[in-house]
Amino acid sequence: MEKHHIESILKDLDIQSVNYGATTGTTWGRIHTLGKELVSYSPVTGQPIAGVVQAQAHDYEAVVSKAGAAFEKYRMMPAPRRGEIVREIGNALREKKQRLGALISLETGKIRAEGEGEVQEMIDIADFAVGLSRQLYGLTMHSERPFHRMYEQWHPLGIVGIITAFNFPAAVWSWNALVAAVCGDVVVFKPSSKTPLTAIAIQNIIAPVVDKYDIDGVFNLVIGNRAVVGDTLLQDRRIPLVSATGSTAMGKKVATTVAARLGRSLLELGGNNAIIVTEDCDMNMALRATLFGAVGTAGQRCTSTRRIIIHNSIKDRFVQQLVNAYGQIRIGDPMDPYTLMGPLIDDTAKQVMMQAIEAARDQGATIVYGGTALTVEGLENGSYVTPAIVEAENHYPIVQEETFAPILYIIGYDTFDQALALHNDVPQGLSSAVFTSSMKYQEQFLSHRGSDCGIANVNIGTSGAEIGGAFGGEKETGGGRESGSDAWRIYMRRQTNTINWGDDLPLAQGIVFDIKGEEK
Ligand code: UN1
Repeated sequence: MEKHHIESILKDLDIQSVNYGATTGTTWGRIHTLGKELVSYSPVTGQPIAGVVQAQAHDYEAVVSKAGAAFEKYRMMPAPRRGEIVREIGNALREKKQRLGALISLETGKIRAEGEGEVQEMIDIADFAVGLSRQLYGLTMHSERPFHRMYEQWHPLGIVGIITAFNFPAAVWSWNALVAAVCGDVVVFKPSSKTPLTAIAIQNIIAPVVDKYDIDGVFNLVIGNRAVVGDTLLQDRRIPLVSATGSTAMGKKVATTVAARLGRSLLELGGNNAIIVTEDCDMNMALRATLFGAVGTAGQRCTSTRRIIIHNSIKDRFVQQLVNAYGQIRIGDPMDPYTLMGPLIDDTAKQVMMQAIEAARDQGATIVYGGTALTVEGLENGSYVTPAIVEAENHYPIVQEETFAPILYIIGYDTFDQALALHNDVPQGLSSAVFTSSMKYQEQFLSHRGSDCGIANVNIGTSGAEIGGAFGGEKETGGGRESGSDAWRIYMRRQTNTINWGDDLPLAQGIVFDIKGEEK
């Protein structure tokens, strides 16, 4: 990749060679600090892109107190007006779609189409949130008492902590921040230390909107290490909700720490997503969905397809065609429009993948294709691999785990009941799919004794969900729901109001509690 090309991306997004890791959202509001520098390396080249001065305890403190003060003011702004702000943020993102998409590619290694797709996801949720700003509905209910009215309303919650993973460094911020913003909350964003520049670019893109509406302190960013920023945020009683995306191990820590202070957490953790491929399906469609699900984003989506549960009568044919398709995938520079698979995020991820392949082999699996390190000419320091197809059994310990890499396990079945049992027999429960032409299989898959995941698709792969639905999963995926539908409710507090407009004071449940002898 050309050096000047990288420089122009950075310049356009106002990324310096050293950036400040704590900001309250405006260009003038940055807090200058003397923390330790964090260098962001591109997995594409293995070279440093730029550095960030990490926030120290006093920066964190300054940002959170500013956020708290901003909340006092911001919550009084009518929700539709907050929607206007989010609309302008969406427009600012539209203008920078290519640039931000390119930076995401550079920093995460995902291909350009997916980098831009991620920004499109931000724009889509912005549009969704604008509409939502006029639809934060509560219910009214009929009181059991005469001359009484009951209803509920939704109030802003306060400061929302957003902890995100490297693989969707921008979209996951927007699911949380833009919905929280129309709800009247303010946010403190702690991005993955692997993708700090994308987070800074987002702050820079929205800064003019923050300035225009004088809402400094509503969108905050704190880049720092786990001990100084992450753990402090989890324990911080000023932060009523922590939304966290990442591994199940990390999620357990978030859940227990936040629960210990009776805070709320919204968790979107690991997946172990499968596609059931039935004997009567459109095989070509199933193949294409598998390819995008397993190889797209180099298998580093929480929705990536990790298991194919396929009818034994078509298994060999499917595997053969899949091997053929895998052989045609262009792996390399994600900025090249012909590339379909870029690198893994770093060398550690590469090692984890190689260890998983080893473990699979030890546990009895057959490596049918790939699973090796790859040297790409001109990008010798990038973390490239070949995607793997592995014939395995569902109960192997390695198959039960989420490995954040392009490893696809192929598991055969004979009856659909067996397929469903295998499907659900993993600790995670995020996304799932069936490819079938049978209405019976389809309905069985979607029924309450079908897929146990938060997302269940028919003739669509496991990844690439639209923002309009609630996103998240069950079991070790953590139970949270973000993005569309009514996921906004977790960012607000519900208040039930009962109003007596009569002259008497009747009690609920017909209880009489009068002072003896008092005349009625
Ligand atoms: C993630 O990997 O954390 O459904 C999110 C998808 C994307 C989001 C993935 N819309 O694959």
